[in-house]
Amino acid sequence: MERTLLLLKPDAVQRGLVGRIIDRVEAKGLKIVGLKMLAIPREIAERMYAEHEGKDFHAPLMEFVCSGPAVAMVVEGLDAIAAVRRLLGNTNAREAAAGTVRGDFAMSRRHNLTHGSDSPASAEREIALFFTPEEMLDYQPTMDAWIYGRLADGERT
Ligand code: IDP
Ligand code: MG
Repeated sequence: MERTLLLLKPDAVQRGLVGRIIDRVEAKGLKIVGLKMLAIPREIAERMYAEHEGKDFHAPLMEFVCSGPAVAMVVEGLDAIAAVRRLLGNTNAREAAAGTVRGDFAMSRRHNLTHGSDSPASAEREIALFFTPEEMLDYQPTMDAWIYGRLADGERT
């Protein structure tokens, strides 16, 4: 199982889309193991987007993600990092496929509602910026066997 950070940016909160986005995560069969609402501190935003420092969109991006309440989640599942990124869609929401969160609900390259970790290393680093180990819960959804199937040897696929 993999864990990934999923962030609902301030535009998702302001536009009242938090529930609809979380609904897609749950309906997909992904498991939410951590969830909180917060105003992202500038320092956390800078560390989260360190890879984009120096780019022309960095300063407005910082201002945007720190502009109001956001929702941070840790989402768990098989190949959860890639699965969440596919649910979110292309960075430029205008080009994102219909059926994705950005494709269905957004029209901007910056105001694209969400952030999802892009690799196991980013996921580990980003989760630690927002959650302590105690804030993430271990539990076994009873429907997991129906989401993944379960063979006699316990393999999931
Ligand atoms: P991602 O969120 O799909 O991983 P990144 O390239 O990592 O996309 O960019 C981080 C965030 O910076 C994007 O989600 C978006 O909010 C913003 N961003 C990326 N590229 C641009 C751009 O060209 N113009 C304005 N904002 C951008
Ligand atoms: Mg990124």
